[in-house]
Amino acid sequence: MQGKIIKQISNQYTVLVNNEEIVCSSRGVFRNQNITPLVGDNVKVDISKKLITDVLPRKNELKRPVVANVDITLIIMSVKEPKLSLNLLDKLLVNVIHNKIEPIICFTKLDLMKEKEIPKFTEIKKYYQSIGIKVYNNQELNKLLEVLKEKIVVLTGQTGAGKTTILNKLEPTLNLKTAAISKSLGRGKHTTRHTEIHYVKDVYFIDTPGYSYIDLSELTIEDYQNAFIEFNNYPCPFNSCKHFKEKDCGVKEAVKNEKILKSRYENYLKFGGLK
Ligand SMILES: Nc1nc2c(ncn2[C@@H]2O[C@H](COP(=O)(O)OP(=O)(O)O)[C@@H](O)[C@H]2O)c(=O)[nH]1
Ligand SMILES: [Mg+2]
Ligand SMILES: [Zn+2]
Repeated sequence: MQGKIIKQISNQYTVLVNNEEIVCSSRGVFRNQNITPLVGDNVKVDISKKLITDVLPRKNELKRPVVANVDITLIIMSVKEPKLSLNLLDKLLVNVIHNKIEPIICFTKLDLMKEKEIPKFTEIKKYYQSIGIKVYNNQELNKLLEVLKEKIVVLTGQTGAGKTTILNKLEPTLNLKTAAISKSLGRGKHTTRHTEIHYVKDVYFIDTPGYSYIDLSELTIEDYQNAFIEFNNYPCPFNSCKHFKEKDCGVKEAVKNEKILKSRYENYLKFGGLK
């Protein structure tokens, strides 16, 4: 029988097989072969022995959180409380794109926006869509669910952005703790250390306590250029153009003509250590 590991506590793996949760241990031989089954792994199980007998090939392996076969990182971004940070959004996008995982953005707390703030937000939302990223908000979860169907989806974004609230809304019986409650209990007290998949509405969701620490220190300037995906649409005369002080730079021209969002360009310079 084949299934997917949705939870691990030391050597106890919860495997979802035909919609049924079976707690299994892993075969001792794995340790010798240096294979550690991970949450997200597709595995073969011996049901009668409650044993994982095989780990199927992985398409990827995320370090934070530790999970295999991630399809999508859902970036949850509040427009208020905490206020929208395009710096953080671009940083998360770079991180996800660099890891070759598809990013999808979901904005939250649109209800807290003042009327006069809406046009600016709409412009930003449209820009990210225009460069090929799927963008939703948490009032259109049904549309979002359609694109997430049967995928392993990691939720990321600032603490308090509304990640856990989305899961609770999709499946109220989960009854997961939200930020408002954790604040009163003191920070970090019940931050879950183990990774767990919530299979909700045909989606394998992984909640995370926050965006934690994003390490971009290994990225080269070329990595940034590739991660700012829209820059490739604006050729420069020099192949090695850093889009900084060079003349006739297509990217700088596009920024000037408002084809590239100014904040995107500024963030590129900042992340790349050029400015
Ligand atoms: N006004 C408003 N509040 C929200 C929305 N989404 C979440 N919240 C609130 O924001 C707080 C933090 O939510 P939570 O899901 O714990 O954020 P997380 O840290 O990203 O998991 C909670 O008090 C939620 O009730 C929203 O769309 N609008
Ligand atoms: Mg949360
Ligand atoms: Zn250039």
